[in-house]
Amino acid sequence: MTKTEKCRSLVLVLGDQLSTDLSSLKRADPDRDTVLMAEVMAEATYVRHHKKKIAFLFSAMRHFAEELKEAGWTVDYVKLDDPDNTGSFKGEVQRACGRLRPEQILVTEPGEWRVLEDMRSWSDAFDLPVEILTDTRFFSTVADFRAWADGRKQLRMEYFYREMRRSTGLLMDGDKPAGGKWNYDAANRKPAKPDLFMPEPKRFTPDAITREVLEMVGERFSGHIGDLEPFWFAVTRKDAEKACDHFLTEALADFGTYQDAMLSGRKFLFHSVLSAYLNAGLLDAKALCRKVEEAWQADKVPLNAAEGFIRQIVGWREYVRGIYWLKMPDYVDSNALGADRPLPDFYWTGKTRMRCLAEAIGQTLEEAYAHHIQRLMLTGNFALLAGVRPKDVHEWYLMVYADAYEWVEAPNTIGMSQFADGGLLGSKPYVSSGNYIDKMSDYCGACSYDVRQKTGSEACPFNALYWDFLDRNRKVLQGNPRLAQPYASWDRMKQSRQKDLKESAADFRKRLFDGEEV
Ligand code: FAD
Ligand code: DLZ
Ligand code: SF4
Repeated sequence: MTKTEKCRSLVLVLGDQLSTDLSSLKRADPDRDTVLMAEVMAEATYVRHHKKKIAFLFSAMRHFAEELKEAGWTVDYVKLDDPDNTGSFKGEVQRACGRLRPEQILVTEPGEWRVLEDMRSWSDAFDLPVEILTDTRFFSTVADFRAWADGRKQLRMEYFYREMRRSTGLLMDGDKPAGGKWNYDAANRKPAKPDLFMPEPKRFTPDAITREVLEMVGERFSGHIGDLEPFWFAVTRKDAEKACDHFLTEALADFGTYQDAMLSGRKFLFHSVLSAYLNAGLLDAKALCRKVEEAWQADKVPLNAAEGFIRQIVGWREYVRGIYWLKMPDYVDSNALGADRPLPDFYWTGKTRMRCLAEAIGQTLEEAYAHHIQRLMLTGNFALLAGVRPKDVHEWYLMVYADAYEWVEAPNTIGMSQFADGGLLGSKPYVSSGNYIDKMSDYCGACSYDVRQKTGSEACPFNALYWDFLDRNRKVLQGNPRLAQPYASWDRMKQSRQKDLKESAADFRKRLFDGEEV
């Protein structure tokens, strides 16, 4: 059969499936099958993604299509501005079926529930077999996780992680963890010093393909959040691998030690800034973990760094994906604490007197990136303390980060950050007063609020909000053994002190939700 005849399989490759060893591509035959890739408005707007995220993905998709063509594939690529573009996956698959008359459709399972639901309707709609293949780029499958979760009272990440270490053999010494401990987090909580030499992620100059995409995104998505330029992300596998090697040599050694640190003007610290590449498929998580293990074996990085990093990938990343598929579709509507306030306006502008939030949101708007502790202990912590609707928070995170897809974002936001799943994912809410932020960062020194003051209009808002949150949610949270100490402290406080804290929090929340600049 020649390439000009009717194709046998139509292989749909999605924007976050840019991997040459994708299961659907492995199943297909470049001599007989056609790959379909489509830039569609529905995916760019189901939440109004950050401009930089859209540009990253479209450019990476276009480069991947070129890579496939060079490898001998026939690729049918639909650009966003193609006048016949229907704007949805289903519409584009239907059009491609009309053009190519395939005998079947092949696709690797998508990362979002709503897309899977849609795909399940395609076989009837197009009167063709649709084969949805397992995504083998992960260490574990959705079915593996379900089997692990089955019958367990608690689904704690730490235990899943140990199983994953055993099954992958990563950092194992026979059946024991390397170095004798599963987890070296105790060594990983150091604040960073402002004068410390800090590596920066590797930056890439946009080529002609990226420049064309940037122009189109600038025109078509001008109303979306975020800065389009400067644009320096890698958009090819080759460049993503360069970014990865740069991280391994420049930053990994200190990754663990300063994992929880935050510093003004230092957007990346010792973080890898590889999540967007991993999640889009430009980098392979399995190969990355092996490289990290090899760096430790070669004595280039300490064990706390290698273990800390590998835990994020084979532990957290795999675990949240398992939770997502176990609990969807209801998971994103979880609201265990009944939080009902809207997302404050400054999440869209970064304009707030709170220095820590201004920094985290400011860099999010600029880079479509914030590191984990900023997401968890700044923007997440504040939304939880203030009582914002978890679904609003979820949609914001899904929109603003270049690495955000629902399978990874929703459990992190709904579960880890907002405690909206009632403790399925985390054993306690990640909340803190200003004290923690002051300890782990240098933000407070330059803030117009005073972190040492607990009440009043000049006090750090996190302080009163923290106690008010505990008191407001007492019914749901007081039985939590990990909160016994803070509740005991609250109960020991004089009533007048409690009253001051509650009034301070109420006043702040009123001004916040009345739209005043806080
Ligand atoms: P590093 O700090 O260098 O970590 C290395 C890698 O580990 C990351 O690239 C990532 O692949 C993985 N990783 C680390 N922590 C997690 C985690 N909790 N869950 C899953 N993978 C993890 N991560 C996303 O990839 N997409 C998201 O949409 C996303 N949304 C988040 C929302 C909230 C509220 C929170 C608290 C966390 C979220 N995370 C998300 C997890 C984490 O913050 C990011 O993976 C990390 O900040 C990405 O930056 P990095 O590549 O520099 O990570
Ligand atoms: C995020 C995204 C965007 C903005 N645009 C596209 C697109 O035009 N075409 C495409 O194939 N994928 C896109 N994506 C990624 C998809 O939203 C993602 O594949 C699904 O959400 C499943 O994870
Ligand atoms: Fe943030 Fe409070 Fe510190 Fe200001 S004082 S930076 S609001 S923690």
